Amino acid sequence: PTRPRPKIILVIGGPGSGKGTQSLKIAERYGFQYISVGELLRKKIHSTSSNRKWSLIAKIITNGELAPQETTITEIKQKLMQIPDEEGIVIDGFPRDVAQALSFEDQICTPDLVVFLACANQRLKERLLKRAEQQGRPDDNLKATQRRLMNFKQNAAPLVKYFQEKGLIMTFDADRDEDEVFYDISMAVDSKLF
Ligand code: UP5
Ligand code: MG
Repeated sequence: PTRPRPKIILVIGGPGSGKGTQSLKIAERYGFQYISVGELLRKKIHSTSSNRKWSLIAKIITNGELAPQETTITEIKQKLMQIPDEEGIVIDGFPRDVAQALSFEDQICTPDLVVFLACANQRLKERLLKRAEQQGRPDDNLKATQRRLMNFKQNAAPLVKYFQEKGLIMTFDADRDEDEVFYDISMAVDSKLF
């Protein structure tokens, strides 16, 4: 591990489960730094024009597939290097599968807590559709949304099991009002991290 940290929370869940929403609340309440891995990749794509590697990644993400693991981890590492050692961190949307979890542990550190936002498939679809009407990300089209949901379905169970066996994960019913969800998360963070 390059740099052990006092407090690091990973927030995982399906597309539209509220990872961004809840991660920002955690960051605000505990004064943690917030890293959205999806946002990190999207920003990189915008700032790197006409680069073969990143135009390929842009295509991958627009199709709702996962960016290459090593590229993603490199971006996370670079971001982490800009954050002072003593600050807590909440990472939104990573890891996506067991292989990514393993290499995060290998190359960065073991997280203190993994927050899993469990939400019914139908609800995820509804939320993404609604957001697509309001702002719309390149990957909020119907086909990509289906791919995102399918990838999540495929990878979630083994990933959750992996963190369960390590005693690191807590599951929250994300199919509720966002403040209710956050209330439970904050109780868990209070007792597990402080
Ligand atoms: N909303 C939120 N909570 C609600 C609640 N409790 N009740 C009612 N509405 C609620 O929320 C989604 C929408 O629902 C919002 O409109 C919100 O107001 C509402 P949000 O908080 O945005 O959910 P989130 O889980 O963050 O949804 P998001 O669409 O961002 O999830 P994705 O996992 O699809 O997106 P992400 O940015 O993490 O990744 C995008 C892509 O990047 C991936 O598909 C992949 O291609 C790539 N990627 C990688 O390859 N590797 C990575 O490690 C990470 C990303
Ligand atoms: Mg998000």
